[in-house]
Amino acid sequence: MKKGIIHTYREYLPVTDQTPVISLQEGGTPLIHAKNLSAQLKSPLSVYLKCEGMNPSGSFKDRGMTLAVSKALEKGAKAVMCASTGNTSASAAAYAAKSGIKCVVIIPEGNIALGKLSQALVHGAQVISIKGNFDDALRIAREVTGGFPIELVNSINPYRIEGQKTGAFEICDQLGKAPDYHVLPVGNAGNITAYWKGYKEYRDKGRIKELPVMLGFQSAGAAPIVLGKVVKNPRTIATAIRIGNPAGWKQAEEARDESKGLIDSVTDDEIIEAYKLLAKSEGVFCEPASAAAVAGIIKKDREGYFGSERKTAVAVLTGHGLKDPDRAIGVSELPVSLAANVETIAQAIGF
Ligand code: AN7
Repeated sequence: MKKGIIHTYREYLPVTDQTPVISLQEGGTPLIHAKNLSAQLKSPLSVYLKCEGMNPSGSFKDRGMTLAVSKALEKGAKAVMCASTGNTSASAAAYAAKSGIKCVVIIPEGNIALGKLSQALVHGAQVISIKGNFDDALRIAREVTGGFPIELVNSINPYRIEGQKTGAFEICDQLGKAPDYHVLPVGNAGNITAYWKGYKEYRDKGRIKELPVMLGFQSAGAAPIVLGKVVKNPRTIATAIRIGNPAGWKQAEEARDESKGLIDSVTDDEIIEAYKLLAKSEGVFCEPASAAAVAGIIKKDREGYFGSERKTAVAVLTGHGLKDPDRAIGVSELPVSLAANVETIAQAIGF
């Protein structure tokens, strides 16, 4: 039974009997073997999909938000605030609603997916759209929360990282070991930081023997870590990771270097190719940013990176496809409109 990450992994988390636990039963997400995708690769790589879109608000952010909001409440905060490309705001709004505190979200105007905006609104958050990008929004959120008793719940809040590291624990519990490769999209670089911390803690506690190699992927138009410099005007169809100056930059580089991994980029076309492949041949509908992880696996496989030994890779599908219905429709063939009679329909379906 799903009980929420604070309950399940309590001994690994900074909570006490005094912490009011605000949970929507996040975590416990499926780890699905991607048989058809794996069969298409040159290397004998077995790919698993960690379906984080199955969390209560439809993304991995819930793992960190349950802890960040619980700790904010314990501290007596009256409000939480975040800057967001969408998913953090959806998650913060849901957990704030459950806990009864105010939630303010700052989003980049015109660049957040419809599903995510609808979530923040329906949960009753105060949504402020700014004329600027995510990096501008985060700068403002940091400044405002610095001056008032409002808790910042972006991933620079250490409790977000603590909660999100449970994703690594779960993968190890599900596989019985760490995967050889851990693959994920990188935006503000909180999640790669969290996963690496989680794997190291599980190793230190003797729960796993080996650590994975961390492979992070940014969008080519928003790839500051790959380029080694801030991207002033990040551009990508994967709006979740449209970030030009990640707050977790240094920690992401540490995860990459300590694990002997890499952070590379994938183009929007490669992202859409992976997005459609997951939907059409695995039955898994994720959002475009999540597909960047799988696009990265396909790219590295074509380059021969994975070699000829049997290995396992886990790709974190960070958000649900329904978050961004416009993109799904945009890349698909639209329904045909026909007369309501049996012959016409039979003819259309080829009988
Ligand atoms: C689906 O919601 O930054 O590297 O403000 O929504 O930890 O930032 C979202 C990021 C990957 C990147 N996949 O994770 C936000 C936000 C999805 C995301 C990322 C995000 P980080």
